[in-house]
Amino acid sequence: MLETLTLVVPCYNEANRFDAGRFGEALGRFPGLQLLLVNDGSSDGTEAVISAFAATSAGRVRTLSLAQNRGKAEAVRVGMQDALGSGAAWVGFWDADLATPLEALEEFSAAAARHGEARALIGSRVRLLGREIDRNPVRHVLGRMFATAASVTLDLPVYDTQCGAKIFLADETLRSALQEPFASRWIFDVELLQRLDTAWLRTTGRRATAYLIEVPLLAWQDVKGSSVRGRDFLRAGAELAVIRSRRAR
Ligand SMILES: Nc1nc2c(ncn2[C@@H]2O[C@H](COP(=O)(O)OP(=O)(O)O)[C@@H](O)[C@H]2O)c(=O)[nH]1
Ligand SMILES: [Mg+2]
Repeated sequence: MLETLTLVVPCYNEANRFDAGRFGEALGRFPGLQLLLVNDGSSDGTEAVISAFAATSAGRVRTLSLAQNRGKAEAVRVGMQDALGSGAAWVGFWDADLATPLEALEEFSAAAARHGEARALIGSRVRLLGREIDRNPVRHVLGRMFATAASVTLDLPVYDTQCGAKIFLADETLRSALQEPFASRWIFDVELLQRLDTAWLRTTGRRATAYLIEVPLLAWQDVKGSSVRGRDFLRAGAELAVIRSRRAR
């Protein structure tokens, strides 16, 4: 169960997309939830928007401001390090556009309760009938290709490494996995999972298959205004190769 959880929300030029109403609703629904909104050197009105929201939250929403744009990976890493000091039992990150609705925390919580040994819970966009996984078809196909390559790279039967909703047990292993900056800008998720896999194997003798739980989402939506472009897909492939070569060493 996720009794206490601090979610890091990386925000880069999110003034138009940030929906304070939906975040506020989640705070009402999940009493143990806190938010850390990281403004990643935005050049729009993000700072004002998130500060105004934090001011209404009775201390449950904090903001962190990076002077310059450092990229999602670094904004999440710095935010998660900060969140580890919040005292919450779990810390995670969640995309600001709420492509994964925060209602999914119910599923995350149920998964944690079902798997007593879970140390990481990651959202998984499995397109099944009866669920609302609303993904642009091109991105779906490219995403499935990438996910397969990522699974091979990690040597882990993971279905979806790239969903922007992930939650981790706030422990020393996570702290150490966040120590070094990530080499990749967009696929730091893969790097983080690899670091955790290696650390779990070293400290417990068991791999991520024992601790990592994928949570199939009931709903997920491609939200307009994404800053990911076609060339990022190519770059992600190159970054996978780097991660792969590191594993071989
Ligand atoms: N920190 C940071 N976050 C970013 C950057 N670009 C996007 N994000 C954040 O990363 C999350 C996902 O971004 P989005 O553009 O929706 O990407 P997509 O959903 O993967 O297409 C959002 O919370 C963004 O605010 C960036 O350069 N820096
Ligand atoms: Mg998005």
